[in-house]
Order: sequence, then structure tokens, then C-alpha cells
Amino acid sequence: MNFAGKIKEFFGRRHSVSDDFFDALGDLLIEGDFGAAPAMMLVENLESLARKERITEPALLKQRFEELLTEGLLDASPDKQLEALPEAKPPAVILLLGVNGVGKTPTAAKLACRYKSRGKRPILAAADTFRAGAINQLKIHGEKLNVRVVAHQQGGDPAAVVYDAVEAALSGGGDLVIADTAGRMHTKSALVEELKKTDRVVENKLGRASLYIKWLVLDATTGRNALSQAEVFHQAAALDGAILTKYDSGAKGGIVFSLASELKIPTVFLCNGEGYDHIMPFEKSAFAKDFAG
Ligand SMILES: Nc1nc2c(ncn2[C@@H]2O[C@H](COP(=O)(O)OP(=O)(O)OP(=O)(O)O)[C@@H](O)[C@H]2O)c(=O)[nH]1
Ligand SMILES: [Mg+2]
Repeated sequence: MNFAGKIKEFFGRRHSVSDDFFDALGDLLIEGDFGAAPAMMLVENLESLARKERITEPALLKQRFEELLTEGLLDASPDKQLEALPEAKPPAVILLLGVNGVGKTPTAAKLACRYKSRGKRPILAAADTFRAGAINQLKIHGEKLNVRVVAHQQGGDPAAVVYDAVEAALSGGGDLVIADTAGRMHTKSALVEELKKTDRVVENKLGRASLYIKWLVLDATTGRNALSQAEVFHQAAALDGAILTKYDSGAKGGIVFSLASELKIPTVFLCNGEGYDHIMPFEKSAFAKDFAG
């Protein structure tokens, strides 16, 4: 049974709302990658709601549970952020960050596809200059999508790649730069230092008038590990949001609640497959409903 199924069964099976009930719910949330502190807080809030409203039927409490889950999430409208900002000076830049294997490169392609079909003129920047094959991987997506890819040689400076992509956009080649970055380098600190540099270069190049977004890509199947990744990247480059990939793999996804409550990072997209259109904007209440079964 998947995780949502377990929660559903939990509320359906339990016959009375007791201390036991709340303890067991807390354990279940922790199993769902929720995090101990947020789980405890949510359970306490639910318990006091139950007391105040004199709810004794678990089935009736489920509605309240879903509402509390939703309230614990942050609003994010990535499309609106990109499209409803006529005053922002083009190009907008999206920098995708994350450790290796989470799906940054396919996500960059999905975003290029999504925004191209919504009238943007994206340029992909191959700023993973570390891993052999990374540049080519992005170029193949660019060809399939008919989207320009700005790339340098392997081993080059990633900040310079993004800089050039912004230049290409400024000289009329596009209005949205989507930059793929490396997920692994010789050491973790080298990776962080390089990201900080790229971040600084983009910031200086764009100035305040343009939209600059940093999204962390996270693999939903890595569970709580995703939170430690988020902490590291958030510290390095003040993230604007997270994209959860591989949500099609039966992952529990509770990490999204920790991202919101512990780091104040909204989830902006869920990816649920390998196709270009397997990306959907994150919807708080739909996600909470899914999570709760
Ligand atoms: N099922 C599924 N697979 C995905 C999804 N997103 C990405 N993948 C797969 O995840 C795998 C990892 O992708 P990579 O391109 O290695 O990820 P990356 O973050 O760019 O990794 P590095 O380039 O090594 O830093 C690929 O096989 C993708 O097809 C998704 O939403 N669902
Ligand atoms: Mg990659």
C-alpha cells in the first residue's frame, strides 16, 4: 500500500479519537518524511481542534487534518511569477540547483518546453561543465525541443556560460534563460563555492530590474535526505523554491511540509515522469489531499 493509502486507512480504521490515536498519527507522519517537529506540531494542532470542536470521529477529523496540512504549505505560482511581471526587464533567469542524479537536466528541458509552449523564448545554459556528457545531454534536449543551448567546453567556468546565455538573450535571442548546473564536483565545498560564484555573476549581470529565480531540484525518493540538501543549497544561494522530481515513483512527498515549515521554501513544481510534459505546478490543497489519501 502506498503512503496515502496508509493515512486513508488510518482514519478509516480507527474507531475513537484518543491519545493513542494522535500518537499513532504522529508516527505515521514521521514515516511519511514529515519530520519529527512538524509532525508533532501538526498533531497538537489537530488535537486541540478536535477538543474545541468536540470531534470524536476520526473520519470527521480527516477534513480538519487536510486543512491543517494545506495551511502548513506555502503558496507558489511559478507561472504567474514569470508571466505576470511585465515590469521585469527580460531576460528572466532560472538557475536550477541540486545534487547529482536528482533530475536537474531533464527538469531544465521540461521547463524549456513548458515556457516555450506558453510563449516564452527560452535559452538553455549548459552550466554543468564538470560532468563528462552533461553538455551533450542538454544539447540533445535543445535539438528535440528546438531551443537554443549556450555551452562552453567541458571544464570551463559555469558562471561564464550563464553570463553568455544572458548576453545571448539580451541581444535578442530570447527572454528566459534556464541554467542547468553541476550536481557533483571534486568536493562538496568546491560545488558550493562555484554555485556562489555563478549566483554572484548572474546577480551582477542582471541587476535588480530583472527576475532571477533559484530553484532547487529534489528527488522525492530520497526522503529526509532532501532536507539536508536543501539546507546546504539554501545557505549557499538563497533558494526561491523547490521542484520535486520522481513523484511518480510512489514517493511519500512529506518532505514538502518540512521545506515549508523548517526552511520557508515553497515547492513550485512536481515532476511525475520522464516526458517533457511530466511537470505540473504545485497546488497546496491538491497535494495535501493526495498526501492524506
Ligand atoms: N520517473 C521519473 N524519472 C525522472 C523524473 N525526473 C528525472 N528523472 C530521471 O532521473 C534520472 C536522473 O537524471 P539526471 O539527468 O542524471 O539528473 P541531474 O540532476 O541532471 O544529474 P547530474 O547531471 O549528474 O548532476 C534520469 O534518468 C531522469 O530521466 C521524474 O519526474 N520521474
Ligand atoms: Mg545533469
